[in-house]
This record gives sequence, structure tokens and C-alpha cells, in this order.
Amino acid sequence: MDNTDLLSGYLLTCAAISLSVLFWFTTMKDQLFAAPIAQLGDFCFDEKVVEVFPDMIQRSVPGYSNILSAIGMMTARFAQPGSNLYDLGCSLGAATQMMRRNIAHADCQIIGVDNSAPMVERCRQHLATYKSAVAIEIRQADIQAVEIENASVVVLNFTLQFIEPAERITLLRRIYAGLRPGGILILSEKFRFDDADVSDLLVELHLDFKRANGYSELEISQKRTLLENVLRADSVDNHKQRLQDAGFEHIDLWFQCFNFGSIVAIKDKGAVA
Ligand code: GEK
Repeated sequence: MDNTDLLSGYLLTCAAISLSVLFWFTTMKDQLFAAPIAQLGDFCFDEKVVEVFPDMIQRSVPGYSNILSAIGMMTARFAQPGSNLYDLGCSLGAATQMMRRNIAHADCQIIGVDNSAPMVERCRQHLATYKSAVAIEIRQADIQAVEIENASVVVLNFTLQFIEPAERITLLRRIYAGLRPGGILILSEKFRFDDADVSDLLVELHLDFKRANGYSELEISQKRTLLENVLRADSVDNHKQRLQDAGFEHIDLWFQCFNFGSIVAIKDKGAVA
């Protein structure tokens, strides 16, 4: 890589960050749980959530925009000519868009998948407002039923945590099998910590982060109750072990902020295709 490559990479990253910031500021503020809710069921990604989603995820997930920027940077390095890139649990396509802006090969295809109909509809509308030579397909489907093939980059950005824990290994094995040698999985999650003191500290710091972002105690506790049955976090060690069991040869945590973070898992360049 020479200086021109580095400079254009830097400029691309800055442009991507500005775009995502613009994306956040043009959406509605999340006030879904500001008033008391009589019967709290399970959280679901419905029309109301879609309306406020960019604001919600930005104010709830520490490090979210840093992770998105890095997904763009890793895409620039790992996307292989003529390959597929997957954004599994794509929501409104924030990671899809980062990937699209950073692919150096126009013959790649990005496949975004989400099982929420309102998310998929809004995602398609949103992505259609940007021009690009890279083909994008947004599918409404369960990520556990999607075939992964000829892949160089797979992103699970805060999605695996919504999959039944016992079924996670099957999905990861299919991802490994569908990746080309040298391909990468970027797995971002909310983490659980076994040490009680560390766990308490990181959970409290996350709550402070939400308070600093304007969420009230009521909003925080109602959202927590709603997510209790649907978001099941694993420890970093659990994730690493499962990725190893799925076949990945190179695995490590590359980012962490409080109890949220992201892991890279790479299929060895010499692995059987
Ligand atoms: C982002 N990646 O902005 N099949 C398909 N989609 C699913 C499934 C499933 N089984 N389960 C959940 N989802 C995004 C953020 S949000 C994370 C991802 C969050 C979808 C669900 O509909 C939602 O859109 C997404 O996964 C999780 O980078 O809200 O904490």
C-alpha cells in the first residue's frame, strides 16, 4: 500500500462516517418506551421500532459507529473479486452501505438479509437513494435458512444474539463452509461476563452510557424487560470456542466498549474451498 492508497482509504472512511452521521440525524428520536407500558411482552422489530431504529441503536450500543466504520475498512481489505458479501440481520442496511462504499470490485454482490418485513421495506428504500456499481439484494428471510456461498465477507452485526443459543453453531458452520479461503466473518455482540464484579461494572457503565444519551430510568428498565427473553448474550470465550468449533482458524476480539464488542474470525487462506 502506498501513500495514495492510505490517503484515499482515509478519505473513504471519513466520507462513510459523515454519511452514517447524516443517516442518524435524519431519523426520528426513540421515545417508544418513555411512557409506562401496561403489559410488557417481548421486543420485536416492528414498524414502530423501524421508525426510530437508527437513533435507538446509536444511543443504545456503545461503539456502534466505530464498528460500522471498521466494517467498511475490513471490507476494503477482504472483499475478493467476483465474490458475495453478506449482511445477516441487516436492519436498515447501515453495514450493507458501509460495505458497498468500500468494495474495490464492481463484480461483487452484497446480500442483506432480515426477517422483519418493515425493516426490509425501509432498508430497500434507504439503499435505493445511493448510487453504486455494486449489486445489492435485500432478502426478507430467516438468516438460518439463507444459503451462504462464494462469500468473502460475512457480517453478523448484533444479530447472532437473537438466535437460539443451541442453533448458533449450525449457522456459524454454514458461514464457514460458504466462505472462500481467506474470507472473514465480523461478529459483533452484546457480551456476558462470568466474573460478577466485572459484569456489574460493565453493565453499570452501559447504563451510564444510555443515561448520558438521554434515556430515562423508565425507558431503560422497560427496554431491558422487553429484551430479556429475546437477546441472550454469550461470553467472549463462548463465542471464540464456538467459532473454533465451526472451523475458523484465526479468531480474536478486535473491539470492545463496556459489554459490547466485535470479533473477527478468518478462514485460513490455505483452507479447502
Ligand atoms: C446494523 N446489523 O444496523 N433472521 C433474520 N433477521 C433476524 C433474525 C433472524 N433469525 N433475528 C433477528 N433478526 C444491524 C443491526 S439489529 C440489532 C441488527 C439490534 C434481525 C432483526 O429483525 C433486526 O433487524 C436485526 O436482526 C438485529 O448494523 O437491534 O440490537
